[in-house]
Amino acid sequence: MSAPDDVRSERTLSFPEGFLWGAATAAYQIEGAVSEDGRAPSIWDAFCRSPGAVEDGESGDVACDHYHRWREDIALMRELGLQTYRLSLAWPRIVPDGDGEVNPEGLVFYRRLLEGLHEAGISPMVTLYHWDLPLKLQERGGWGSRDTVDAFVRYARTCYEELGDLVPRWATINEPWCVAMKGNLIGDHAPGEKDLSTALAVAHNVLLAHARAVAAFRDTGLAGDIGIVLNLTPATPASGREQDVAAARRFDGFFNRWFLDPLLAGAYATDMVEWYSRQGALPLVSTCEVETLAEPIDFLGVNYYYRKVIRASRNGMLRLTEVPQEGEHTTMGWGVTPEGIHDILVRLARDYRPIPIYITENGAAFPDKIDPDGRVRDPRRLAYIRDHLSQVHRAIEDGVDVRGYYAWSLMDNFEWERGYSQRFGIVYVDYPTQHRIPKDSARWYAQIIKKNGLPAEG
Ligand code: IFM
Repeated sequence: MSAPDDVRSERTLSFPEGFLWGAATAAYQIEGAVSEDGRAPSIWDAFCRSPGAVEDGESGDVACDHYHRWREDIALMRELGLQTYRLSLAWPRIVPDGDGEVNPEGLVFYRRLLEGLHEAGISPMVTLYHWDLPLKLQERGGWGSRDTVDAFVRYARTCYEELGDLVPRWATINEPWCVAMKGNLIGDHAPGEKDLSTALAVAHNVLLAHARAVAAFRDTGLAGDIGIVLNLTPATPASGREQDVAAARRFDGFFNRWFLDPLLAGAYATDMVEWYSRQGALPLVSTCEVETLAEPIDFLGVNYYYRKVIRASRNGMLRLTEVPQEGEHTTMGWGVTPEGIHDILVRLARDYRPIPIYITENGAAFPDKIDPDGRVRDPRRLAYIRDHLSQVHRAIEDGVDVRGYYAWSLMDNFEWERGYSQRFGIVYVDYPTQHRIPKDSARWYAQIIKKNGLPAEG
């Protein structure tokens, strides 16, 4: 594998010894095999079938066929020198109805995969829930129901007991904001609801499920770390006007603090409690229960993609508007704002407390293509990762305890409501043949991993 030129620079931004370098995926986005070996449908299988829900009517039915190609995928990770791999377990493979009978074949698949990773010297981080709720549970109220919390804790226990010897790092839930708000307020994710009260009830139940699953993990006495993964989006006011400053703070409350405050401080943000109460939408929960949401965790997973500039307006429930920014954007339409990852990391330590952090996702979608010579040149992704890593390095120098970095994603995959239109991978997937081609960014990343550092002048 030849290294692209820009890693040959003399000066290096070195990362701390033991810093873990990896890439991430999620079950529904890559596995396919949705009806094999006892897997039952999830809310995403159903959502994909509702007309207009997903671009081009796509689904995760086949995705990257990872369910059959996982050996090849591990070999690829090894070739790239990945030290860690973040994957998620599909709840409907392991407990098809969500609660009740465990499906041994589901466990066999993950045990083999985890053993394969260990044999390859790749240390996993396993997410218990990355959005594929068993459909049967949705039919009984989904995350809006407390029964789903109980079912999740039972499912988590099964995973700990059956796979815990192979998992050094667990993440309970991926991006509670998306589960609650995209799934139940905005409605562009499964289950496709559009109701603030439901969204807030879901947000609470998901955090409760997380906290109880952490407590259940401690009860097992297993070795290993456990945490949660949040998608954090810093918001800057469009001007110094009081209304814009308040709007940016509201956005921050909605997106970040509504999750960070209970998890790290055991209380909901009071400004947002007032705001939501005025909308008549707040679920009734006791202060004692909210305090339990701060069940101690070993790390916080941070997914960072962009920051936003916000101004006050009459729009929407939050009465604010995002101000479009100049400069580079990805095909998702997201602005490229590397300094935001530094700011959010520093802010976590400042506003809450120092806590070990993994960057559990960071990456970008661009319109990649295979060149006639068979190579996939993706200089914009390479620059995106490089510039974000440089800001992560800056945060570490500023004293933030960042333990590792996972590129999103290991390979192109099913990007939820955007179907297969968005290529986030450092590895290209040619869907008709399922052929994998490491992009230039992957080859460059392999060199960064080897050096445990980044060329200072990129
Ligand atoms: O693909 C998703 C992932 O599943 C969760 N975090 C954001 C990624 C890009 O949208």
